[in-house]
Amino acid sequence: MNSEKRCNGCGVLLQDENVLQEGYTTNLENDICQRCFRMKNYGDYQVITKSNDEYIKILEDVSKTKDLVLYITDLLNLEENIEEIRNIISNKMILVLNKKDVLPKSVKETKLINYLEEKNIKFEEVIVISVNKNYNIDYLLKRIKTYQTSKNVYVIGHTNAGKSSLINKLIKNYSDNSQELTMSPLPSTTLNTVSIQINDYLTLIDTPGLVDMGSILNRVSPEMVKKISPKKEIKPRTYQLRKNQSIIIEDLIRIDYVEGEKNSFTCFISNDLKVKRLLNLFNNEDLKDKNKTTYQMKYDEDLVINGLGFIKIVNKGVIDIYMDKEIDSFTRKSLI
Ligand SMILES: Nc1nc2c(ncn2[C@@H]2O[C@H](COP(=O)(O)OP(=O)(O)OP(=O)(O)O)[C@@H](O)[C@H]2O)c(=O)[nH]1
Ligand SMILES: [Mg+2]
Repeated sequence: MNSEKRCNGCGVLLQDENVLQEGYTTNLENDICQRCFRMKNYGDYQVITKSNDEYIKILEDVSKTKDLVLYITDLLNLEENIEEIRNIISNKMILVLNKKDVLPKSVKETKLINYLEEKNIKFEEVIVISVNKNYNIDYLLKRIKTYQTSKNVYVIGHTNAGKSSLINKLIKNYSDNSQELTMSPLPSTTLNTVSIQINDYLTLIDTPGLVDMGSILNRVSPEMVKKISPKKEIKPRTYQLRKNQSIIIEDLIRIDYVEGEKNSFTCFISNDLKVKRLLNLFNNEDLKDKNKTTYQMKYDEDLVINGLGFIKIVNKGVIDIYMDKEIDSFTRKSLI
């Protein structure tokens, strides 16, 4: 039977008929679906791939309201085109940069904020937080109160940015509500909008994330997703490379340094990922069957691999990178 009842964890409509379909539960009296139950209790993840059409529809609905929007993004995976979402909705918006805890402490917050302000995208404010470390959450709540236009505040952004985690933190810190949204290291955990009342003046609305098909997280096994997602502060790893030397990250990415002076490559990626350096790239063919992209790096730029992190390269030079063709990469002025 299909019910009108939605799962408290991910927003899907509950049903007790088809175990293979979204929203299945053995008993419609339950508050959450079986998938959420298994994620919460056993860390047993079941990946669902969402289409972005549904998501765009949700954003369009949000844009019909005049409500405040929190746009959550993962600091390690800042989108190349952060203005894309801004272009769909014109609501008042706070840009929230989450997961500050994974960046090395040496990274200055002002530098991150300046980097985004230079892009000249209209946000009421850019705020750096860490849900895991409970950092700046009080300040964020204050600013929500300043900018909110009604009780309702929407929480949007790409999958895995930490939207549901942030709402859970706000519930825990500031309300008696015992509802808990489902969170997981895999993309597309939240399946539909979920409203959570924090108090008489504030209701937060969680949304499914925008799926980034170019993210490495959509191209590797769940075990590798866990390895790629940093849990602790990243220890930057620096490699001094000369022309014709390489670095290889797990069996995922190969970066050949093919032209330029002696150079420094610093990896800002999860500490759990193995990095190997090749002293002579001609002696090793690993990953060379993958798709090749060539970049002319300018002075002090980052090579960003979507979903993985970035590599700061100090001097100008030419690099060839090899990885699955679906994974996006781009270069930017160094963030650090
Ligand atoms: N290191 C770190 N990890 C975080 C932080 N906030 C959330 N995460 C992790 O990020 C992953 C994704 O969190 P979710 O809250 O499920 O993200 P979401 O944006 O709701 O994702 P979807 O529902 O798939 O759109 C989980 O593994 C969280 O534990 C943070 O401040 N620091
Ligand atoms: Mg979520």
